[in-house]
Amino acid sequence: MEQLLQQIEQLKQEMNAATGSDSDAAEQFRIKYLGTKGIIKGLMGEMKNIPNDQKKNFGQVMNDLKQLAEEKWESLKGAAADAGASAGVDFDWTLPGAPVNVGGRHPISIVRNQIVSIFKRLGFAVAEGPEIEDDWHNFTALNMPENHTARDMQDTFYILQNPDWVLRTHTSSVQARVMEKQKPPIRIICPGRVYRNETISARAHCFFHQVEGLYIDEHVSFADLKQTLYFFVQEMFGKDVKIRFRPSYFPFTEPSAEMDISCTVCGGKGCSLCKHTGWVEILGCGMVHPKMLDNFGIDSSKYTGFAFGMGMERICQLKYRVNDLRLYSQNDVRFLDQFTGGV
Ligand code: 2NL
Repeated sequence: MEQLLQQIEQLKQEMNAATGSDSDAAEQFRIKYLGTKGIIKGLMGEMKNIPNDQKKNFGQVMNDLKQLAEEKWESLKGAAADAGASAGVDFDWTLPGAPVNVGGRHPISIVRNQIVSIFKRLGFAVAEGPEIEDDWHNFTALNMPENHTARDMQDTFYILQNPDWVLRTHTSSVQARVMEKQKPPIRIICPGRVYRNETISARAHCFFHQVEGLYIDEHVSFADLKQTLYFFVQEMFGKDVKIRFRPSYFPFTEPSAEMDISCTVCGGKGCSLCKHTGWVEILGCGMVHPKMLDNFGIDSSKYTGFAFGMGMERICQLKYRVNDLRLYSQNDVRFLDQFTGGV
């Protein structure tokens, strides 16, 4: 017994002196002292040789020894974790991962996708075309006389290398390209970026995004135009939103109209957004000018059509209350972060 107690004292000193700052050292320590074939387990086996009146005392001594070993093991593990953290090694792979920032769609993309999906349900196909256009597709084919204001140097970006080339001022040029190749029935929408030479401010920019629509077939009437656009408004803004048409002028449509919706902010009662009229303008439209159909070899005595065009920024402003056009292209995450979750 005396000899055993001496051995235990020695072990305590040995354990206290144990050092190490990596997980290997901690594990070696555990195996040596606390393992199933370790020293402490071995000493416990001596219990059977201890005289009965000293068993209690020996048990106490062994408990102390075991507790000391466990404390020392914990402290070695702690030292290993600290050293690992500062050296960047021994990473704890069981920790939960850092969240991945998936981002979100741009508000203009959200609105474009919504518009496209609504018109797709009505049987409209999406058509796309080049942003650099020639004079014919952007102006002449669309019944725009040479002295028309839309051709004015102030509105149009001309390409220096070739005076016949422009940055398209509307996506009607895409529709012109479709009419060139395809015969009626034609039922398309053309979303895309267009360019105007304007001084940049909260209400004007040198580019914006447009969706134009075109439907040409036999017996297409203004009633079809109205019902199509009414369906679009109800899907986009809600069933209780009203529409109204005002006579207007576009060189490629006759008759032409502008369409308003009842104000989505005040519901038509009058507020600052609708300038206290209860109505906000959202698009221009009309029946395709017969001269345009003839330009593309489409028999205007047999076919009729309607067309419309709208600015996506305007739709987005009404849906999300964006009050400054510049926000769309500044890439400020404080703005963009507000649209995460859109599709
Ligand atoms: C607006 C008005 C409009 C059209 C676009 C069009 C295209 C062809 C034939 C006839 Cl190919 N019309 N487009 C018609 C009326 C209005 O846009 O305010 N856009 C932002």
